[in-house]
Amino acid sequence: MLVLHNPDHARHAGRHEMFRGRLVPCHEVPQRLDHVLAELRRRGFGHLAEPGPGDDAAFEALLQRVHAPRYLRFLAGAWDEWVALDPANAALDALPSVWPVRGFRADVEPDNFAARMGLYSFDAGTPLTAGSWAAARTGARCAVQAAQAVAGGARAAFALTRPPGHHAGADFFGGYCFLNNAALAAEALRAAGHARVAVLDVDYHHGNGTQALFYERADVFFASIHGDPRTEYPFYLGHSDERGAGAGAGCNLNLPLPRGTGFAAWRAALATARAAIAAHGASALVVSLGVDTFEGDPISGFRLASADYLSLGRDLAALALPTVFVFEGGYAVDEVGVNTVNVLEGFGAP
Ligand code: Q9C
Ligand code: ZN
Repeated sequence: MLVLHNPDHARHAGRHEMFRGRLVPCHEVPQRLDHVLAELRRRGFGHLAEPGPGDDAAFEALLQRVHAPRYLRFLAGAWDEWVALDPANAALDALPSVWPVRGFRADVEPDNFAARMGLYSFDAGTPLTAGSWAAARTGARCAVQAAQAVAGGARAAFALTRPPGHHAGADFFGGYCFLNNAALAAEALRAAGHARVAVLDVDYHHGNGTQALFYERADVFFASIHGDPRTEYPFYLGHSDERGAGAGAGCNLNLPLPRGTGFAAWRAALATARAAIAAHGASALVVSLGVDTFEGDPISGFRLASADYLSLGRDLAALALPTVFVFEGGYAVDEVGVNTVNVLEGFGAP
């Protein structure tokens, strides 16, 4: 399996996220990806490569298909603006602290930097740092090129990148995510001729960004298994009655599960998602591969064990679809490599 890993990932290294009135150390750290890479090398699994230059115009077109131009412009310039406010800001992460809620205007882009940062985000847990844009952009290239490899005939490819992507929407960041890598992979598959694509999100947290991007579309089916949003982040989306709208009616499937869910019940939800994907008639699959469903995850509540990820990989292979894996969450840093590579090994495309 081709593994495209992001050589710029460590340029995104947030210091702090807001939690219960304090800034606490970030969970989404560069070592996460390093551990996955080390485990791939240890097992001799996969063909490891960095993304190539690719077709720049096509890449920009895909970025703009997923994300709003003004949001991309904001991300590209945000760090320089932050430092221009005060040179001392260069030693700090940029975090939002003000947001427009219902009744506020989103059509007028404020001049004030903090106001724009709030317009384009939904939490104070996603620090923007000097290298966040470079890391996210190269990560997006990994996702697009993994999809292109699969469109070109590979059975599977893995975009091993951070920051993750599934919480990012057309014009917002949050949940440690800036660019929606899974959505970019799905769009790249569409552009390469797959008329119907499915995105299956197995991260502990609902993929609110991906769902929102495809909610009114029939060509991209979205299914997600995640902690019940009544109690679990991102809270405001991911309920089972969200089935898609307009042309996309029936093309969204949420399978929320309570905190404490173990593998037997989780796997039953996976069987439901697999059946729905097969019924949709997709010819390619994107898997948002978060392993924060692990029993040892510090911020999540499911109880999957390391060996369960082998079964997960086997179950995914049974769909018999060309598959793009995209790395998402997983914060038990010491086990994130074993758990992630177990999925790929269970899938079995060495
Ligand atoms: N104390 C992904 O897994 N913060 N994002 C939760 C828990 C946000 C997770 C706070 C978690 C975002 C890609
Ligand atoms: Zn997650």
